[in-house]
Amino acid sequence: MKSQRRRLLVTGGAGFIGANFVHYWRHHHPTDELVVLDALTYAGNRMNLADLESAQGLEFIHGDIVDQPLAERLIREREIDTVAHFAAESHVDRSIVGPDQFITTNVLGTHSLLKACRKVWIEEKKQHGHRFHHISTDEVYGSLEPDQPAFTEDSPYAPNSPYSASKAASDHLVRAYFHTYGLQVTTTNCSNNYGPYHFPEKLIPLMIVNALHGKPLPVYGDGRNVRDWLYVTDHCAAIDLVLSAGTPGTTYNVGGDCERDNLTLIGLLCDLLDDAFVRRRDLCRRFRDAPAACGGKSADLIAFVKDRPGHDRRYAIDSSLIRDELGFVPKVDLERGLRSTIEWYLANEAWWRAVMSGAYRDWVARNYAAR
Ligand code: NAD
Ligand code: TDX
Repeated sequence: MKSQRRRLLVTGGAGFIGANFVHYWRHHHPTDELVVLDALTYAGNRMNLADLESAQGLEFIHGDIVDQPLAERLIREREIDTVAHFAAESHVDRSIVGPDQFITTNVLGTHSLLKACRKVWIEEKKQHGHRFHHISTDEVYGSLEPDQPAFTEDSPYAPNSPYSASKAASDHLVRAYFHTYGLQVTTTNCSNNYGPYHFPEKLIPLMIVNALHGKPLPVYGDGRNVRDWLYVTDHCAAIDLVLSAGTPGTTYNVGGDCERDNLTLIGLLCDLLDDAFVRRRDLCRRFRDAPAACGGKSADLIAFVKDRPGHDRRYAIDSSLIRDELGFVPKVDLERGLRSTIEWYLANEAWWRAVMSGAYRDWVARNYAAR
């Protein structure tokens, strides 16, 4: 299917990675047709696609992946040949407080989509050139000790949070639809992403926004939990490779080869933010409460807080399968990725203020009322 024009259904395309993917895809495959299906939860934001929606070839549908008839109708009527499935509840802390929505969206929602694809592609159209690509996480493999090797595609599943358990369940359903019904599926299990449009409840954007306000930077436990960081466009490029040349029925692990413990990561982020204030004096006027505005250090805001229950100690991904089979190599190193992420948040203050206050809903109502 490599060179033919595709018609993609992108679920969760108004969220962090989904929106980056839609931008990536428009840029790299400008003649493809994209239909974005998104429920616009607190994490989904139509502003993230605003610059693309007036162009040809992108349609936005406000709807829920649990709604199987809606998904069937879209796949049938828009002649979708590829589903890129990002939609999910994605924040571990929220899954601890309220797991139910995670089961509904991540498990039942994924199953509804699988059923819709099977019905239209296999039962009705007997369409061989289809693909269901499932975007999943390294968290399904559980937690590593410091000396254990990185997760491979053969690592046993051992999810520890309601979030990772719900993603694990969805991964198993995707696999089952390949083996049982012949649905042409692929899955990527990716490590921690960062970059533009990241909702400021996740570690990196939260630390940036708090530091700009001079608020404490809450570090869970001893701060020595390790994550493997990947700039979001590298994740999009990995999905592109899998959609173009991946083998149906295969799972690919995707990582940045960039393990850092949280304190080290936050320290680097703080140094880069302070550096931006030294280079750009206008920031001192815009963010008067930031320590860097008065010659202080953002890192002085670090505050150790109670640990997250079931907090996985370490994730690390072995990406050798996708590297050797499809040539995937991350392009953006951590320092460059963090610098450009900081620049994006500094340039998009209106965006993060709006999403954090919920004010973007007013913006959507104003801009899309007539459509
Ligand atoms: P996000 O929370 O930023 O965005 C999720 C999107 O899904 C939002 O636009 C939301 O409105 C939409 N959505 C939620 N429930 C829906 C429903 N029932 N129907 C339709 N749309 C719905 O998430 P993200 O960080 O962009 O993650 C995207 C995917 O990537 C998820 O499947 C997640 O598990 C996976 N993933 C994320 C990371 C990461 O570091 N963020 C790493 C690996 C894998
Ligand atoms: O305030 C915080 N303080 C803190 O110490 C927050 C929000 C997080 N942390 C720690 C917890 C983790 O060790 O930072 C690390 C990263 O936390 P999150 O940003 O919440 O990400 P994580 O729990 O690792 O999960 C992320 O990566 C895998 C995404 O949210 C998932 O959707 C993805 O599957």
